[in-house]
Amino acid sequence: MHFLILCRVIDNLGDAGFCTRLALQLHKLGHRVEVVCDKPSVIQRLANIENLQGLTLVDMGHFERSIFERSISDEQNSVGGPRLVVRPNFILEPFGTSSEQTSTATLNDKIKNIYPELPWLVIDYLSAQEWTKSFHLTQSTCPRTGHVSSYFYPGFGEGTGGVIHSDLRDLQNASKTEARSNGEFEKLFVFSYPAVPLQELDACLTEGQSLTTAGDEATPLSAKSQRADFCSLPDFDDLLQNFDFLFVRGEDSFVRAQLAGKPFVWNIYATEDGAEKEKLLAFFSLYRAGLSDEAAGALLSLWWLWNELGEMNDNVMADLPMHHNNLADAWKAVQQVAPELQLHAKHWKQKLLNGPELVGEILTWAARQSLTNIK
Ligand code: TRH
Repeated sequence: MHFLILCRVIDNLGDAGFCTRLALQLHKLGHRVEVVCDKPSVIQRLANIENLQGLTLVDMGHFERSIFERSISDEQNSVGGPRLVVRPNFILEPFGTSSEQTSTATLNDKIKNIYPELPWLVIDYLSAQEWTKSFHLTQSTCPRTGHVSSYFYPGFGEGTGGVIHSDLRDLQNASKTEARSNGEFEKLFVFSYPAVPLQELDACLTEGQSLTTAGDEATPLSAKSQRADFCSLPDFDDLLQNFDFLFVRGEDSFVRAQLAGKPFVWNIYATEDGAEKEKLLAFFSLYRAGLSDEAAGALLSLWWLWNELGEMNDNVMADLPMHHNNLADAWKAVQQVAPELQLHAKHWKQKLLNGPELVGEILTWAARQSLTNIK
């Protein structure tokens, strides 16, 4: 099959990270993939040249111009209509929306007008919110073009599009830290947004504990932390394996921390509509299943404080003891339940591996489109 991925970089690395991961895996499974990106340099940074092999990375501006130029010359020659330089079987649009407010709306509409029948999949952000299940794989007609798109909701468990996990390498030295993980968190890894209370975490470090921050300029540094080198996307899992406890962020590193099978804190991406609290709690209520109240309360307190979500009132998760209202206490409480959290992280990883796999789900969708078109 031949896919064209429309990759719009909203900010940071995650949009490009997801698109690159998806593209690499589709390519590995034998499909042809073009990635059209508005900031190709972000993808080039994430995937080194060797790993880009086989993928065609196209600058979105250039791509848009080439359609337009074609359209003019076609008019002049009055032969046929405008057409795409490449003719994929499917368009995948991660983090897209049908809104005309987005920077890619003109390009989207142009393609939809030229190819009204081209199967198009809008892939939404990852969410554990229950409502996403009722929208997964539904269709909607674009009011401007009449083109019908399908909507895909990544998520956790049945009824969702799942997460990408088929690309998880069978790490030879799986969990380098496992052998000595005697229920202690010695090596901490931080890949977070600038606002997190990193200095407070720094102050909690005891002798024998180390803190490494990710090799991304936006991740803050602290007095005691050291900086990791920026690694390519396919090596990111290996990097995570070097640590006992992971502070991750956004979407892709959040998922890879779960697939690393390690205890973690999620620094959620704050959105303008302030939906992050609800999204964080929706995920946590799934993740906590099987944890003791003590462990769940300690972990959620730490997540809450790391994200600076404000007052923890009794309504946050009414049944949990969340009495740790400063980072030092929450971190101490988390360390006290370290063995439980470590075991739980392994079980959760297995749960994800047993659940829907995003690339496979997309291929199933694509195969269904082909069948429908043949009929
Ligand atoms: O970078 P992020 O914050 O990304 C996103 C975007 O901001 C996006 O707009 C928003 O919608 C989303 O978060 C929720 O965090 P994320 O998703 O974890 O992406 C980081 C990517 O960078 C991930 O694919 C892993 C990769 N990476 C490496 O490949 N090597 C590295 O050394 C590091 C530090 C990261």
